[in-house]
Amino acid sequence: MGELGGYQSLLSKIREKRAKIVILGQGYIGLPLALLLCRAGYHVTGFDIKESLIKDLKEGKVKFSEVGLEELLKECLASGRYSPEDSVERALSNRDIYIIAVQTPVKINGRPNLGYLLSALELVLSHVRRYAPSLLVIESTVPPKTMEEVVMPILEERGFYLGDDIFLAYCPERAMPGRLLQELSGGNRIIGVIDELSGKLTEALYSSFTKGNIRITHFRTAELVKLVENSYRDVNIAFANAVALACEALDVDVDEVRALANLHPRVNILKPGIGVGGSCLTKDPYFLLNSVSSHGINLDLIRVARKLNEMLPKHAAELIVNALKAVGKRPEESLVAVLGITYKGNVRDCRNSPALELIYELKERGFSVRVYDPLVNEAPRGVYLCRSLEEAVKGADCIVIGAEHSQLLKINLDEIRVLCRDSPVFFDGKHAFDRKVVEEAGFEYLSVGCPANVIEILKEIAEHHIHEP
Ligand code: SAJ
Repeated sequence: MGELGGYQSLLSKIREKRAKIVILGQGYIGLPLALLLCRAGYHVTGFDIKESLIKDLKEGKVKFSEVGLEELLKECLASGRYSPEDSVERALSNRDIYIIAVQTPVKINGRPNLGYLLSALELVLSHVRRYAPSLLVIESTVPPKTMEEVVMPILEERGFYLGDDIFLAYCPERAMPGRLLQELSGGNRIIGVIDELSGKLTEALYSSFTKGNIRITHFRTAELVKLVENSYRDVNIAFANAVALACEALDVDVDEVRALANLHPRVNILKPGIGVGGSCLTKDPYFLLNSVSSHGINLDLIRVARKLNEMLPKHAAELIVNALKAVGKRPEESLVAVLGITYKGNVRDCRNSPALELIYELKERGFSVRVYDPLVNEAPRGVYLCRSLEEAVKGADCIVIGAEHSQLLKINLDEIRVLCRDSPVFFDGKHAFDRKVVEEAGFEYLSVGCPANVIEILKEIAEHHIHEP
């Protein structure tokens, strides 16, 4: 196939919405992407190896909560242009565009696990048509040089000619869970390629559903950009957590420090809390660290930030132990009610949730723990999930806010206080509540960066200075 002939025919198919697309992986990114492409007018097959997930999708059900996603799924199924599929043959045969959106987790040693990506790639390559050009896009987050040193050699070994019978792009997802449809359809995209034509084809495809800007760059730059974005956020949250620890040591209220420092036009301190969860921020800094380690470069700033964020659940557990000790309660005799266990507010995703880590830490110290989360139906390992808020808080010595779901922010603190035991502690793991309101309801307020006795200490200091000659 002549280079430009293949390119032109594929470009026309993309522009005229005749290109047949398969997306491998129908999870957090693959599903919304498939639905947006379907809404843009394409025929899209959503392939996943999980039979139960495909069965649910065929019935119009989505396992995770995302604004508008289930409605869009139903709309796309009704259009007849979106087909969820678990049969490899039916999904991958006769496609023009293959998009891989499978997970790339981190191994225990911090190295990337590219196993899912490589299996998906293998499936694609054993189905790509030799007589017609195809476009292969990788959305899964990968470490720098993966496209050049892993994906391209595999393609070449199998006899494919890049930019001729196959076009290749890396287009990392950058959408935030909880705002997936909004960010995928409106956010800016970075496309990594090594040839111009692959870039143009991918741009034509993505501009069909995103209103954001599309910037084309080299593979390695795109790979690095994705990791840098999430490392930047992780380091910034770690900074907020470091400030909180300093506030604890100095008996100063971190919320006030944040609010006042953020009045400065060039300062924007994020929220401290019980740690950083989710599938992205907990792994991407490791991908970045790992990718430069053989170059003798030690990015300590990023490593220490990650470690600091990882130790926060343990620190939070210690704060709770000490606060209860102060009112004469030992862990073995105390009940903690954790409200919200997902990795952040308003999502159903519990992956790497710091709230779960905190629960495990509390149990290790001997506490009884009850859990309530209005967004979670299946109890994660080692967790007893209560059916109601009342069941969780009845007889509790400590209430922990583990995720700032809008539903939880509306809870009636007076009603909860009545159900708790005497001298209850309210640990706001997400700095989501107003300290005064919590205290007025009769709780001892506690959070990372807010020593329980800060107000008394400040009063004492003030009195001391006033009485000094
Ligand atoms: N968090 C804090 N304090 C804050 C903000 C967040 O402790 O001030 C915590 C959250 O509670 C959560 C964790 O950080 O546990 C991560 O939450 P997040 O909302 O910062 O980010 P994610 O993981 O949901 O999504 C990120 C996004 N990346 C950036 O904002 C740079 C998203 O755009 C990426 O697409 C996503 O990672 C990904 O898939 O890589």
